[in-house]
Amino acid sequence: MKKASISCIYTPELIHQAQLEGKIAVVIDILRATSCMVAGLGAGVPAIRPFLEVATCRSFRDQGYLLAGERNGEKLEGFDLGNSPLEYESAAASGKKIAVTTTNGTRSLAAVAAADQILVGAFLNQSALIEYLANQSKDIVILCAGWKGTVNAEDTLFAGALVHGLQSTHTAQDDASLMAKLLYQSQKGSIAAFLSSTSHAKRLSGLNSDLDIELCGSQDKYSVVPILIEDEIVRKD
Ligand code: 3SL
Repeated sequence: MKKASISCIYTPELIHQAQLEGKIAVVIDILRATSCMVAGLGAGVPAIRPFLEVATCRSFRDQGYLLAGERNGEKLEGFDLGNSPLEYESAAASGKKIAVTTTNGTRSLAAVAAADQILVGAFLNQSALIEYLANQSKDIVILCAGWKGTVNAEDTLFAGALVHGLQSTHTAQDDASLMAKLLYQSQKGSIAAFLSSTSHAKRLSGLNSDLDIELCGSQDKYSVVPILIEDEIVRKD
């Protein structure tokens, strides 16, 4: 049987190069947006609603949502949560849905709107995501959130984890996937150290983010597969 394909786009600015119709899109923002979403849903948050604009996100407080988000890594004024996966885990106890806006992660979710299915990935749900994707026999486009249009290493690393984990069911379609796989294969024994060495980890260093970065590098803490359905990210059954 012919294998399905997997391809990788390194920033949302390059998404026009991908054909998304009929495919599964996997959005990755390891530091920290998609790690937050996986941690929140894994800990029991019922749903997460992503927004591009701060004002629209803020307006969802009236509908009972907790507000989460950042710009340039810093918590938004008046919001309940910043962009820390630890905060998302704690927020699960409230039983409330979360409305979120972030610099790159929520933009990336919007950029793949034309895909058949939109999934959220992080090291925190690596094996569950790979198992789900391996069973779908559908072409996959991975979108890395990057940082303001530039490539970043931690998203590329996790893209490589997916390409590596799916090599028996999916053929790497482009050099971006191939390079990501090689990066993962060379660094898979030292993910935490690799994340700490990235430019975004340095950017976050004034924001007490060491524990966040440690959690974002933990593999398989959760077995959830987050999927975007009717404007909300929920756990796939
Ligand atoms: O850009 C984003 O979506 C965020 O994940 C960035 S930060 O880690 O909160 O700075």
